[in-house]
Parts: sequence; C-alpha cells; structure tokens
Amino acid sequence: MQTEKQVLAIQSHVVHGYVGNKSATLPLQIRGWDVDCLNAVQFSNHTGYGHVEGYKLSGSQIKNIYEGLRAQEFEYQALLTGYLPSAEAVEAVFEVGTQMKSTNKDMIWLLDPVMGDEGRLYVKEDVIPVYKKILKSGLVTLITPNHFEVEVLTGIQLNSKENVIKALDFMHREYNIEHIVISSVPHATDNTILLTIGSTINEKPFVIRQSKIQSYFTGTGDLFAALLLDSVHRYGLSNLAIATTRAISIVSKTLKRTYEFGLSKNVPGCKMADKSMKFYELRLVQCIDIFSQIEHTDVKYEE
Ligand code: PLP
Ligand code: PXL
Repeated sequence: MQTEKQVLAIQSHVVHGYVGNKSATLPLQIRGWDVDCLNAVQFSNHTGYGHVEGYKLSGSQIKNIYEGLRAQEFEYQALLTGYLPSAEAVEAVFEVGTQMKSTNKDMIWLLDPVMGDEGRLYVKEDVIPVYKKILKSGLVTLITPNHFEVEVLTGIQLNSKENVIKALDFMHREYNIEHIVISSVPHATDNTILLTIGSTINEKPFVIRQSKIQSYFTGTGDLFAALLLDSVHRYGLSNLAIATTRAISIVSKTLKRTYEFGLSKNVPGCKMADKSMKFYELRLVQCIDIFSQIEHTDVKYEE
C-alpha cells in the first residue's frame, strides 16, 4: 500500500506566474503529494515586476483557516512554510506548527525563512526575531535559508569556508536545528559557480557545486524547498546529502528549460522590474516530464 503524503503548504499565491504555493504545488502533486494550500497572500504577480495588486492574510485569518482544518482532523505528514507577509503572520504559523507537531511529532516541518536576498530584506525587520524564536523552539525539522538569510540569522558573513562552518554550527546549536540546507551561496572567487551547502548536526557538511545560469529567476527557492521536502521524505533525513542532490538536479533542469524559453524570446537575461521578466517565469507546465521522473542521479556532492 502506498503511504499517505499530505502536506499543508503556507506561503504565497500569485494569480500569474510561479512563486510560493504556485511554484510548489504542481511538482509536489506529480510526485504523489496532496497539497493543501493555505495562501498567506493573494497577489496579481510576484513583487519583482515592480507593480503588484492584492491582499495579505492577517495572523488571525491564518489561524482561523487552520482552525477549520483542525476541526476536520485532517492529517498531515508535512508542513511547508515559505514567504509570510508580516511578523503576526509568522507568529500565527508558529502556533499552527506547534499545534501540528503536538498531534504528530514525526511530522516534517520544512521552514524556508524567506526574508530577503542579495543583501536586501524584503520583509519588515520585526519578522526576524519571530523567526529566531521559532527556530529555537526545536519544532522545525529542516530549514532552507539562502546565504543572505543565514547572515541575517547568524550575523556571520558567508565569505569563507570557515565562516560557513561557523554559521552552520551556530544554527545547529543556538537555534536547535537538526538539518540545514543553504540553498544558494555564491562562490568566494568564481562567480560562474553556485554552491548549495547542507548539514545535519554532528555530521560533516556537504557541498554541491553547479554552474550558474546568468539570469534572474524568481520562485526557484520555493521550488527547491518543495522538491527537497519530497526528497527527504523519500530518502530519509539521515540521507540529507543524497536527498539534496536529487532536488537540485530537478531544479537545475527546470531552470535550464526556463532559460532556453527566455532565449527563444530573444531576451538574453533579465533584471528586476524588467518587462522581460515575464519570459522567465518558471516553465513548470513544460517540465512535467522532469517532475514525473522519480530518480535524478546526475548531481554529486562532496564532503
Ligand atoms: N538558484 C539556483 C540555480 C538554485 O539551484 C537554487 C536552489 O537550489 C536557488 C537559486 C535558490 O536560491 P534562493 O533560495 O536564494 O531563491
Ligand atoms: O519567491 C519568493 C516570493 C514569495 N512570494 C511573493 C514573491 C516572491 C518573490 O518575488 O513576490 C509574493
């Protein structure tokens, strides 16, 4: 009998394009998950376009919808949380996660502490202490910060191998996090390479090197977090390095296809708020064959 795979996913909805739950849902469904989307915002499009219309849920609206789910006693094997629009929304998600873990201590909570990128916060500063509080609770299974979010959480600049190890150690010990995957770290000296660095407490960290596609994508981190959730469920948290290589492989094939589509529109790259951005929305529907293939063994890791 197939095991149940049900996930509650709390992050953004965009009417057009693919970030947040729009990025996570299709790949997870194809890989056998029932995805219950609690959309923390409903926006017309992602914020990179420069103009957005839409609505944010308040903390109490998030809790209220969750209470509806709880009343039905739905069961979830996983909780996936990404971009949340305010400190009170993050507080509400802390309450949801706490409640869900109290009924199923084996539930995987993958928390992507979405706060910013490339040196810029895109949430208000008051969100930071709430994330820190959640991380200290010991309820989160796995986090997927990018390099900037690691710097925000630890105060350590990821500009050398020693500092990366220091930051991982800080997050394992100060924040009580057993599993960490830093989704993207620029290489210290080679800007054609992007690193993904993972670590399980009391084990050696691992590194995955990929050549960077010189373009700007949005929703990649959300896609990666969703695929990593599927992958750790499939391969086990004790095989975090293998699980991460499988997820990275799918992300990189998706980006390659997205990039080729952008090129076919004669747009060589794209910048924030550039009109060409619409050609770089992740081409998820065109990648169904990639998501349908279960094993992706072409990406390797190093210790
Ligand atoms: N870019 C590439 C090529 C990736 O493979 C990944 C994650 O796997 C990311 C970006 C994710 O970065 P972020 O979390 O900063 O969106
Ligand atoms: O991919 C993160 C993200 C989530 N939610 C919204 C966004 C973005 C990135 O731009 O605009 C609404």
